Amino acid sequence: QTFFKPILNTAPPSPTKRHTKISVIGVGNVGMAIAQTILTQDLADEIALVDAKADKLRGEMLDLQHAAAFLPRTKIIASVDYSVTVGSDLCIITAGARQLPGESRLNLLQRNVALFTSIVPPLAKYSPDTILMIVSNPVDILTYVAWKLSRFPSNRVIGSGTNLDSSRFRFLIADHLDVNAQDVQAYIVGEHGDSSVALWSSISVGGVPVLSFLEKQQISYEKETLENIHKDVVNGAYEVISLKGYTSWAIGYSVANLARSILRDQRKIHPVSVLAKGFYGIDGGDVFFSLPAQLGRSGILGVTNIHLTDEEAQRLKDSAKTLIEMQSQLGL
Ligand code: 6V0
Repeated sequence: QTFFKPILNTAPPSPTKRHTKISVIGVGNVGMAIAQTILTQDLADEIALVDAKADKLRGEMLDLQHAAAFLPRTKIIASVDYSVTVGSDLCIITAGARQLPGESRLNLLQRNVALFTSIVPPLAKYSPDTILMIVSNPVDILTYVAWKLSRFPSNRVIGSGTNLDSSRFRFLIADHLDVNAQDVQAYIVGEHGDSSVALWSSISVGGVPVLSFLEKQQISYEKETLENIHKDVVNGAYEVISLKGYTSWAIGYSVANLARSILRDQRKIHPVSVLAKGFYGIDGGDVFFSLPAQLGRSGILGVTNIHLTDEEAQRLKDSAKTLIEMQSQLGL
């Protein structure tokens, strides 16, 4: 009960629209970039932050709360205890162990699996209907791990996957052609990172399919130019990390964009990490990697039936095999 009443009420508080709550686990560079983008874009009524480091967590919470006068009204809470996440519509996991010098990828993965064992079950307990969005790397395998640990249906477990790679791809193509990146449709699918697959035949700019247009006009294009653009996408993350130590802004916007499509039921297509078994001839085990998928309020609504060349399909099958092999060593 507040003793000072600045507003003399003339009506009871309006029954507000459905309350939307997003939890962000891990308040490192990536988690905070996501949280601040979600705040500025007015996507949630409440944001809950969780991290293992209590001081850092409280500092980040206060710093965001102090911006309240400049932001849409959002309640910001934080705790090392997962009860703070109760009733979330979306839980975004960015917590991750950092690679130690000389550490193998498998060892890092095993440490991150152990970390997920302490994160996913409490999230699922406090928000049994939530959608899980995995950002921590290696994102595809950790999305599989989160799916296993949560026992959620696969439509509610999503990896941010190649949404960011595709955004880098669209920026580079737009820059090359001097057009707006939002007018460029182009997908990178498969594993996030080094072995991602660029779908050249699906690129269109303002509705014009680029490769077939060039072929019809008999304009020669160099496959090498295209391959170089994909190489720049793959190297993009390494370059940013070598220059500033981590990546944050692009992944922040990328995940906020996914959050908007899900929570506002936008039914937009995004390349994200989904249970890929059964699509494009992928069999032999449960495996998550990115395919263009339709996102809405219940998570993954469907997977786009996009045309793949034989080479592209084969590369996806190879990735599936590698991922399934790594997963089999996790003992889940
Ligand atoms: P960071 O700045 O080290 O932050 C990680 C945070 O996790 C720290 O605040 C830790 O305290 C916290 N943390 C560690 N263990 C726990 C735990 N058990 N419970 C709660 N919190 C914990 O890393 P940064 O924010 O830069 O990156 C986070 C993760 O995102 C890494 O795995 C990156 O590889 C991954 N990224 C994924 C991208 C993608 O496209 N999928 C893009 C960029 C980074």
